[in-house]
Amino acid sequence: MSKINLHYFDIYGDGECIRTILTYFDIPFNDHRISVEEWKNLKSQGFSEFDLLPALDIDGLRLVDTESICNYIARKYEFYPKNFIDTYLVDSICEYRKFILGSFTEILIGDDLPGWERFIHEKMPYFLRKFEARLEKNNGGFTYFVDVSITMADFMIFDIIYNFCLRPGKIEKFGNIVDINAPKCKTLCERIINSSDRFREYLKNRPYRKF
Ligand SMILES: N[C@@H](CCC(=O)N[C@@H](CS)C(=O)NCC(=O)O)C(=O)O
Repeated sequence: MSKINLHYFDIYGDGECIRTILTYFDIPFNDHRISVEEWKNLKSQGFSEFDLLPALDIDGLRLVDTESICNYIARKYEFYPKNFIDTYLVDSICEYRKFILGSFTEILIGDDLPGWERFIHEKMPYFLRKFEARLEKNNGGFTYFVDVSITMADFMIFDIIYNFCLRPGKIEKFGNIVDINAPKCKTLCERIINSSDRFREYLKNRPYRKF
């Protein structure tokens, strides 16, 4: 098996859902964290096809674009749905998450922590209620987003809810927003953490980052 190498900045950001999926499934990878200085140099050398990170080296390829990378991993390791209705259910959740992150990019670029907090207080309740409603449509919200096993949709929602609102350092301020608007999504996040020892340990030990 070729060595898997994830190239991303030393933040959670777009790279963290890739780290999550690889860690959850115990797929060994090298977590190459790139400084802004190093990136300038790599970018000028055409390191990544679209001059953006994350990039993932796998199967002799260098993949780009977060969601396409996650989809590649999902298909390769067989947690991508097999029928087109379930595929739609996964894809629509992933697209919606991307839309939400898009409204957030300026905050990240500006390293704007107060802006982040305003976003969570003012905008997240609405988005959380949408996630909750979709989750409840499948088995009453007591399993996963699609059918009865974990898919990309669960990882993407985990990424946005846990990393934005529920991880240590965020839960103290934003936990109640999730409790009020998306209690079943919160339970889903706990289910995901508790279903992989390796992932649970990873979350305990990973370095704290603002974003
Ligand atoms: N659609 C791309 C967007 C990636 C993106 O915006 N990457 C940012 C960091 S999160 C980046 O590489 N910025 C560095 C630059 O523009 O030079 C993806 O999902 O991978």
